[in-house]
Amino acid sequence: MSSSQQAIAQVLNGMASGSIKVVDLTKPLSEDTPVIALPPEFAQSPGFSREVISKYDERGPGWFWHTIHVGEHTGTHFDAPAHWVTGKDLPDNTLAAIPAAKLIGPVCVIDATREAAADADFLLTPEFIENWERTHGRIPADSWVLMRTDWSKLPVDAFLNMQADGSHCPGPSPKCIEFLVGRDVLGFGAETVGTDAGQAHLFDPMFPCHHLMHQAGKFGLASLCNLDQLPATGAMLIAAPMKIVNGSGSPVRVLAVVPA
Ligand code: 23J
Ligand code: MN
Repeated sequence: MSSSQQAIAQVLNGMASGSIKVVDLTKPLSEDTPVIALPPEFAQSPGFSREVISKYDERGPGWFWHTIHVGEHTGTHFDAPAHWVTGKDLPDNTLAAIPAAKLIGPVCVIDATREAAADADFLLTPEFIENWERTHGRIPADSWVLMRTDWSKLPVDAFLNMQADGSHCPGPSPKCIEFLVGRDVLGFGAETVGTDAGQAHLFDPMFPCHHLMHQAGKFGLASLCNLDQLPATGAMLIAAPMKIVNGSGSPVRVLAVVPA
């Protein structure tokens, strides 16, 4: 065997023996999946719905299938650079054009659980990440950076945390995203309904994670879960959205390959 064959065999043997685990970072997708509510002057995304085509009945005696309807940005989902006006003219900026090698990469998990529990509007900063790097090393280029908040464990009302002045959820500050673009990451992922903080419509620029990440050709992952099962470094993330031609995003199955 070549050494690269051995490398893959080692991963597969590790999975078979249990020394390497696969952690599912995906929330179930259903009619109950919450969608982001934008300020009322903007168009809103529908959630998930479906109808039966046939169910072992006269419409199809031996088979069961649905037609599904879903906003591209529903539930655990992938944001492509073309989702934002700042990324609209970049090459390979839509789902079907993204090179497959960019859908697999190392993952860094920044734990802000304590801070988010104390302050629903907590913002991740460059200083917070530099502090993380002092313990875990420099964030490598082409890696996913995930913000752990345990927000995925909240019931839906607290998860969206909608108040009179809009949603209050943690997220990255504009400077934090500038910093991560400087690290040349693959993208930024969050446990919240979108990658930006709940009050990010008030930031400069508006929705900085979308504005600055997508401007730099980088991706987003929203509504992730099970980040508490990931090490800070050393895992591999697989996030392969649907191959929709001209797609701005899609629901996605996100898997982490984790040394036990
Ligand atoms: C459109 C406008 C603002 C935001 C979003 C979409 C998302 O969060 C999304 O799912 O991409 S903040
Ligand atoms: Mn999105």
